[in-house]
Amino acid sequence: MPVSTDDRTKPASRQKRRLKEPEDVRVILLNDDYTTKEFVVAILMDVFHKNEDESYRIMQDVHQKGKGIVGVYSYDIALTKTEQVHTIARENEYPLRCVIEKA
Ligand code: TYC
Repeated sequence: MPVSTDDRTKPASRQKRRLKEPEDVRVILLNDDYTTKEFVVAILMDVFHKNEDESYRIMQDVHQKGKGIVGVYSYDIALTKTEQVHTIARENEYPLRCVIEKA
């Protein structure tokens, strides 16, 4: 008998998993002792399009608590922004890091 490739014959749970929307992720900014506050604010404005007040608030929050949420994005957008942060930070010789976390 030929093996069926028809989705309608697959178990309901498998079909459900395949149809799920791609999940959003959080971009988390990490504190360090070397990156200047001004540079972090500039990154938040340029890469994440936050206004100056919001950028300063996020930067201070990360500075005080060690890490903080920058925003929630699709995985692809989060990865691109994270890579941009690391590239610009490296070019300016700062150790600034951000990570992606499941939302
Ligand atoms: N802690 C840094 C300083 O005192 C500022 C800073 C804030 C660095 C947030 C990174 O994600 C960061 N210059």
